Amino acid sequence: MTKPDEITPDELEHQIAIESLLDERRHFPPPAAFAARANVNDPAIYQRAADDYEAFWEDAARGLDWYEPWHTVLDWQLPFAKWFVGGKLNVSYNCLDRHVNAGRGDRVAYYWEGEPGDRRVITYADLLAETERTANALKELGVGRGDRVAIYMPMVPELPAAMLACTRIGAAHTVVFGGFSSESLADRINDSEAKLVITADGGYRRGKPFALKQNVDAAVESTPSVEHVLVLRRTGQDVAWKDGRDVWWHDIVPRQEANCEPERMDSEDMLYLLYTSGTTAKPKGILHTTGGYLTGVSATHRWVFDLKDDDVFWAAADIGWVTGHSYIVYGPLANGATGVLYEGVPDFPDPSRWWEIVERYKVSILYAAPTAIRAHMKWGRQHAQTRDLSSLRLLGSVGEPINPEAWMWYHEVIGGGRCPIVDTWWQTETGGIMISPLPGVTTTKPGSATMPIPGIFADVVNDDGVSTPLGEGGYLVIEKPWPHMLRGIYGNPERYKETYWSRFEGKYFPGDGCHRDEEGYYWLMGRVDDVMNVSGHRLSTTEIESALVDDHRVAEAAVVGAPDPLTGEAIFAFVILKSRVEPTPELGQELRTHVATKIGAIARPKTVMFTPDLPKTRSGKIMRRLLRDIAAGRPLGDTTTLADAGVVESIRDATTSARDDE
Ligand code: 7RM
Repeated sequence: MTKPDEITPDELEHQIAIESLLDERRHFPPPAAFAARANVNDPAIYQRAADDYEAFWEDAARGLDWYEPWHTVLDWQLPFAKWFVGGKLNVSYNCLDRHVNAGRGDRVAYYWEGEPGDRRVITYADLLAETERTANALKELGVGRGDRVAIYMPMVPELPAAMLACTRIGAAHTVVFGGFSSESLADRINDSEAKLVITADGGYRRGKPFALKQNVDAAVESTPSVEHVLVLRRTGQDVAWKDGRDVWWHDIVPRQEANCEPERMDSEDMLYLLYTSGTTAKPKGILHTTGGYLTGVSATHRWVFDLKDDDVFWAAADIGWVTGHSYIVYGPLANGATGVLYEGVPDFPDPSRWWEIVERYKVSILYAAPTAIRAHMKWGRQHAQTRDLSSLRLLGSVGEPINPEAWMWYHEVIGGGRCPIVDTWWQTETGGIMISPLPGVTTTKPGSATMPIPGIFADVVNDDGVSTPLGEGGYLVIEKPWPHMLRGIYGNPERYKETYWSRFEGKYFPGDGCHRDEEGYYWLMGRVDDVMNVSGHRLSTTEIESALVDDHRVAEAAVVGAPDPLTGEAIFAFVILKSRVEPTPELGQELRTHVATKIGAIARPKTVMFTPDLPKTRSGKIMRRLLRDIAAGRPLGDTTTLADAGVVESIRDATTSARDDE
């Protein structure tokens, strides 16, 4: 099954100089005072979960309000899971009504801050009313139970309200990150057959308005399923308008009644689709359902982030990614938490913006990506040190491996040396946190996500699926189903089986390499497949290659991730031009822009290198391993299977390239 150009765990260990990580001998036990009042401080929880994991998760599910109880905890027909079978519940009810009904309607759900500096405080009562009005507006637009709604919005409070409105009426949402192009949006709308698109005129980024409606207009040219476009006014920029199809949010939502009976959904009804990059050119619609997902994200949010009543929780992510779904919207709201929602970039108008937000709202738990932490390191500690960060008591990391240097900076400069750090490994597919410290129990080591949380059972295996001894590397696998796991790839059960369940029999294969040290700590080492991780965002090499060959001057393209000190990986594209096309730096820039236009700015290659040829095996497979060496400027590994040994030299001699010199 191993693809010839797949990264082996061995190669990975070298690539990211894991030796230095594993020399990491610093240990950080939970501070005694923190442990004393932590939600979880008894390590016996691991054994209790292992003794009967169904009973363990069943206990967690009891933390939600159900209209009807389940009759079966788990129905496991490998690889298809159903959790809390027969149970009926509504997600928006659990996230809103039950808190308001308990007299907590005045509690703040979100402190919202727009990038230009506008601010709103949204209570649970406010969010419930907005959700109910929006839900009624969706019904008026013909959306009902079982339909799909695409959401393409900036980070404004109406975004969670729109998601919750979908859940209220039993429609599934698919949120598309605002940085994706109209073509990417159209693909997602078509795959999900969404009836409605909810968008805004635009949003703000780096002090300037950007357009969203314009991209929707282009997308819906080729999406026959779309009946209406619901448009929130955010920036006030001019928009084109199609009468009958387009509807202003302010014309339809405010006039609705703030009263909409929640649909009683089945535990296994679809909650949402979220598209993510895999190893092919076509993103996969990851399917999450209702009862298990909400159980998993709310429980992990309480255990891993040690959520208390007086906490202010800030996941500094975009709702367009799974981190935002699970830990800005569903987990925190199900727990009645107070959160922060920030629209813009971390360095607008200057790099102290985040720390100003922490100070203003007295943020006590901050959850961020290593790439952001490294950017702050680069901008300098003075921006944080001039702010009062004493409200912080716990820090989190997500999206990519965190290097020990960034971990230590986060710990000392941001956490003042007193805050535990939870490095949380998980994926769009896993729905919620899987491998992470419990901050009141686990001794942490900088750079390690430590251990699977209670109720999650993982292993590290070799090529034959055999568990590797401690002190060795291999492939991460998950051994048992869990409530917040994906239920499939939308419309493609075969691809679901093939991608996640065929590599190692009976086990879930996430696509990550992992080293387990002598103490059993997990050190996640990056993807072993054709997926790159750029600034914590997942991108498919194949998807970018197909965007490149879409240009009529390109004959062939191969894309690899090159190590990058800031973004983790950077996109490096090798391009073979058609004969008689001149390789010029200008063409390189055009191709970089072409990819950004086709997929989205996050997919813009950092480097385009023109080459006369690509290294291939005798069977014609591109040897990405060698390309990765070239991109990283490393000495070449084994070249014995190369069909033409001269190729590599000719690539190295190719000097024409275009790069981003920011
Ligand atoms: C939450 C999210 C998933 C991929 C995953 C890993 C990498 C995420 C960590 C990590 C090392 C971590 N979802 N990854 N968290 N690697 N340590 N704490 O990021 O679907 O967008 O990406 O991200 O490779 O497979 S995702």
